Amino acid sequence: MTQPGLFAESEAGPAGLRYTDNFIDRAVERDLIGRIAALPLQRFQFGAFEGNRRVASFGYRYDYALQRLTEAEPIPDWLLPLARQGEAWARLPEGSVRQVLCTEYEVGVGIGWHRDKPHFKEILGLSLGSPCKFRFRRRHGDRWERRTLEALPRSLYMMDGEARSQWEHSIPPVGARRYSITFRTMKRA
Ligand SMILES: O=C(O)CCC(=O)C(=O)O
Repeated sequence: MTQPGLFAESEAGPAGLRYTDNFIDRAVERDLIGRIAALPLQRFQFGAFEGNRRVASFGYRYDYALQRLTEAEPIPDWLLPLARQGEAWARLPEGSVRQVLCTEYEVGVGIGWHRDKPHFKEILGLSLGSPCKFRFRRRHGDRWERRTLEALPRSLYMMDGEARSQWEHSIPPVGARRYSITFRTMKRA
């Protein structure tokens, strides 16, 4: 269920976006942050460029130099119950989540405007550690239509439909360290 009150304007959020607060409790959040911080996180690689956020991919990773998905380490056991919980909330078949990205945003780090790669279908994202402004924009003639979701720590969102295919999203530099876990399903033929 999208919670329109969370958007800065009193307009509805992008169609196909669902959001819920308190998807996990604080103890689970602490445990997940500890596990992500202990991963061998690497700066995000866009071919020859490097982003400031640090990531670890499981299942698959998109290789920007080769411009294709390559296999990554299997999704670790500690992430599987959460993937199943996300699928149940999103009403997706069990086992649909095939790619997981763990991300660390240090203070002052964000992520630029983008849409996730077309190889993936539904995108679910768990926020950990601190809130962020999860911004959306889509082109309308010569202007941008914009929305901002205030994504709280321990919240989960799902992007599908227009939110996934028409709107771009970005996160401006965060004010306190934030982690996220992004769960992705694969496009079905
Ligand atoms: O950190 C997040 O919640 C969003 C991550 C994201 O948009 C991405 O990795 O493509």
